[in-house]
Amino acid sequence: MKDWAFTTTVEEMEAATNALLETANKVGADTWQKRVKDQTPHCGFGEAGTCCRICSMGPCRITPKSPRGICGCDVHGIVARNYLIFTAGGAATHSDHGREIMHTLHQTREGGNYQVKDPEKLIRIAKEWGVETEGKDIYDLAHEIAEIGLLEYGKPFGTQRFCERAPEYTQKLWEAADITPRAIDREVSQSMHMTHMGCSSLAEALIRQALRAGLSDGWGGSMMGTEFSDVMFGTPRPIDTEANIGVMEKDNVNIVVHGHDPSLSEMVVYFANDPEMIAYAKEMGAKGITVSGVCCTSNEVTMRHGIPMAGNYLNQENVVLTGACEAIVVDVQCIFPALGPLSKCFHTKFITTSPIARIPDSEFIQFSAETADVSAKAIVKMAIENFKNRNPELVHIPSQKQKARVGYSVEAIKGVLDTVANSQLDEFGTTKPLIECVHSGVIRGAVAMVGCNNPKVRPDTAHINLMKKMLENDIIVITTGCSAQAAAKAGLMDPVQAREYCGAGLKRVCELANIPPVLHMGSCVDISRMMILASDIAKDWGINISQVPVVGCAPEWMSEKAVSIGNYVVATGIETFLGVDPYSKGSDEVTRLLQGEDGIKEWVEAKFVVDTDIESLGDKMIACIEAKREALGI
Ligand code: BF8
Ligand code: SF4
Repeated sequence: MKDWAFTTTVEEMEAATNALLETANKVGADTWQKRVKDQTPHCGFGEAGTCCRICSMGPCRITPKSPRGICGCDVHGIVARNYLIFTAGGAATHSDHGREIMHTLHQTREGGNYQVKDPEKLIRIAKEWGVETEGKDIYDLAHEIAEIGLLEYGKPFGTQRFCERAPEYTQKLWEAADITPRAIDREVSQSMHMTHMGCSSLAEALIRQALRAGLSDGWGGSMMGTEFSDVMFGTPRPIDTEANIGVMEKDNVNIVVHGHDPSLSEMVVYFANDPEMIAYAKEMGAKGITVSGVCCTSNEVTMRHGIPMAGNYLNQENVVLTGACEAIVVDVQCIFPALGPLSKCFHTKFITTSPIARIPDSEFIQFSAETADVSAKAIVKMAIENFKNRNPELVHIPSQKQKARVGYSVEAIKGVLDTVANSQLDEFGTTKPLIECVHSGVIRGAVAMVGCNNPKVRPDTAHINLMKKMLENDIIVITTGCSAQAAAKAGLMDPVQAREYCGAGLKRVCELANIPPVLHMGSCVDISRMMILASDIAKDWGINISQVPVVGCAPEWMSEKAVSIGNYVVATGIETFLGVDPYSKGSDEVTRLLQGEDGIKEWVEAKFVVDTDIESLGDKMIACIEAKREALGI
């Protein structure tokens, strides 16, 4: 694989990290690289999913000598229960994020901390939900929709409203498989009920519920999180920014936002741009204020404001190790508890803000919609006042940074691809130009690359190598989460230069549409955007989602949320390729259900493919896309 001079390679990123680890050594800080060594090898029972501790007669571990737990549960029941618990954790987390957004929507008011920035989108959704919009004040409408959305979490009857966005064919598959998600909280609760001691031990039933709980996330909670974040903070449009640790600025006050909920980071960004705050930073000896981000909160603010991305999941300690981070401000999810003790080795303020994520050795400033302005201002001020406490001897910011164009919501993708000149269809607001490119073979297909980093995979290599491989083969990449940040750090979202990696067809499309070949679609809740895109393509094309030459891929995933995502992506009809095993290999039955031709594939026309050899995973993805093309006769 050719590497172009403009890209930042994984080796270069590792060299930068190693320099930061020297600082860690100097101050006696603990880092994940060291803890991985302490924790490996991992427990074999845990890895295979064959340990059960859901009742206190156990824990029971399954071996050839002891094939059943004390209650008599076999390995398939135990592995499947663990898999469902894993999924339910993720569905709960994403959906609760969506719920927080709905509560914030309920607090919006003219001139308030939170406002409706995309009224058209709100009206569009209201109409979709059958809510009268005529003559209504936009804030009255926002509050009404917020209440209806919140009821989606606990309504006693019916299924998720957004499921109706899926093609009818998909909805029928869901009905036939009995996996159409009902109230979101019900799916999570039922999952926990099914996995309670003495309930389900039939693997097939447990996996079926995993798909339904996943769907309640992807077509329920996450979709609400995304759609109503757009309503409040604006629907993303293409915007230029930068990525990698070098976006932090030595002479500025550096505030790093981390987590997932944009309600906090939006306010921090707002006050960091306040002339009064900038003047105060100058008074304190800095040249200005730089807000950058890690993880999905970073994706949220980069998509809407072009805030630079300092790094992804396994870079969260790096930003502190620069010695130039005045404050790392977090909300919820994917936050290392390690940031507590680590920040104590530096001048960095580690600020937690949510009652959902309370972490030792942090300063807790509780965030709420009513007082968001006061809290955000206090946080920015605290960071500014901390600038003077830096130890200059410890300051080292690696210089790596790359240009990136981000902001590809479904609306934006439809908009830009519409400009591709050879489109005969000229229908703004449809996916038809994109379909035409795929149909003609100019683009062979698409990969939705998502997910985290995981020390089990050399960080970012799988994301970056797989993306390059796809581009070479004229497969366009859409991406979210930490995968998107891996691409941006490497330079694969550079609007002009990244085209060098593409095959001739994809390169031409990128030139005509003026897009990078790897499109940043947002944070992990924004994988719901990908579901809408896949649905719209299938509808506009007149085929089923499972026939579209698109696959999902999470090569370095690690979280419960990722398992929930995997379930809803597969259940939507998209074959999903994983580079890390979901603790299921202990049961051949669960493995067959998830990965075989006669398991979930028979219900939803897609399955999981697990391969820890990343080259081979990539080959399988390309083969899957080509097989779909062949089946379509294109
Ligand atoms: O929700 S990709 S490490 S930051 S879980 Fe976490 Fe994974 Fe990153 Fe975003 Ni998603
Ligand atoms: Fe053991 Fe059964 Fe209890 Fe699980 S539920 S810990 S297998 S006795």
